Amino acid sequence: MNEFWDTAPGCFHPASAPDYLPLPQMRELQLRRLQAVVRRAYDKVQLFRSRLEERGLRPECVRSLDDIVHLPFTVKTDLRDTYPFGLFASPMQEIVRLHASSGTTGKPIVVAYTKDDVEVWTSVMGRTLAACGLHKGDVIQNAYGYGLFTGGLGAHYGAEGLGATVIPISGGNTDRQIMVMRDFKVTAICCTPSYFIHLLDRASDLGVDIRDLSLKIGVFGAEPWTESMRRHIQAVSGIKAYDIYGLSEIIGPGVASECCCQNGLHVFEDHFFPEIVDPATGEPAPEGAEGELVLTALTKYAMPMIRYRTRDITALETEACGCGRTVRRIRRIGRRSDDMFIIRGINVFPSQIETALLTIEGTLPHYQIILTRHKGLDELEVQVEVTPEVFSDKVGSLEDLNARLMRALEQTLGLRAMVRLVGPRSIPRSEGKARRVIDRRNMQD
Ligand code: DLL
Repeated sequence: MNEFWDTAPGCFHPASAPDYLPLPQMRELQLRRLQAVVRRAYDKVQLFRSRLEERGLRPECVRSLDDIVHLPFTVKTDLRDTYPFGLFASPMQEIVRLHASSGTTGKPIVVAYTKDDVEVWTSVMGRTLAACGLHKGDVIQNAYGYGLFTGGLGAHYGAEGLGATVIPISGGNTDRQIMVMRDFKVTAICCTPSYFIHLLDRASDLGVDIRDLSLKIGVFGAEPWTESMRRHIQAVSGIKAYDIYGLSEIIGPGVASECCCQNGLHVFEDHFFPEIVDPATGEPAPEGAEGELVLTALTKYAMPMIRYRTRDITALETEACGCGRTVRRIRRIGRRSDDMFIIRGINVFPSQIETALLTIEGTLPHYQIILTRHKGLDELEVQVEVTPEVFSDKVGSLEDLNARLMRALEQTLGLRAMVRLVGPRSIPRSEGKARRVIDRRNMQD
């Protein structure tokens, strides 16, 4: 077995053993944990208790995993309405950490951890990094933001738990990131995919070819990204780019991760129970169908989270994975049910635009979507950076590219969009999650 760990990085690591539990054992463990967390939430969280009572339910009603569908959902506004501490199930003396996520509007949401919760988080983040092929001996540059955002500390504890060397550099100061990456012989980086693309651009400005460094693996998440973006990253940097998923309400990063097969994200099911529901009705979706991911944190103590509506759209894959893990996978998350916008009666998701843009040669993976309203009519403009070669071309290839992009967008979206081609480095970069959509419709008539 030892030999196998050494020769198949990313396939098996002792820290990831629970990912290989035989299914009957896993389901039994999940049921026990579900019963315990429902009991705890009922006893300690007023909102959950009254919702169960309204339905005439008691914790004893959960007799099988299928009974989960009778339990009430928890939604983001529940966290806002009970701000800051209304959903906590532990007294403050037992809470060792608070994080908060600002979201896009209004009050932040606050999440809490006991010492045990931090241990679980460390373990699932260790399993995440192991699934991405990292081990003791790796030097991990952690460029997720440290602070109230869960990315920085989540990855940090996971990396230390695994016994790897962690560099807590946080996001930003890109020139220093590149220096550290080279001088400290970094083997893996954790950050948002959009920030890594920015880092690659900057490295190229500085004359540094990432392929000449020791960097082998990227652990990317916290925002949607597409296969074309992965192809771009892997081609330019020569690393393997993995997708990891999580959200503050459930624990932070560490809910699900890709493995060496890069074909869907394994959910750490002994701690997080996934369901897919129809986003419009909340009814369970048919097996394998796409819908909204609903998660139950089976072991979260400070802040139990039962049937949380993530608004992330995906599907559950049940067929076996080449890595041998038994835990189920979710398909890569391309969109959220709430990031859709409507233009002249047509539903548009930013991911559709990204896919249409990046398949066309000459574009760079930096774009912004600008929504405006003119004389009562909504307009969609897509600004996209093009390569220096295309941008400096004086022989009309810009016009040609513009026309091709407009056609591609029209075919994908079913509506005419304006395309504005801009030079490299024109679109603002972010150190964390990229801001793709700028909606100016309510600022104008
Ligand atoms: O973004 C936690 C995280 C940190 C995940 C670092 C991965 C890496 P929040 O700020 O609460 O937490 O945002 C959670 O981000 O509901 C998704 O909409 C989105 N998201 C996170 N990971 C992915 C991903 C962190 N891999 C929200 N693909 C989630 C697509 C993602 N969307």
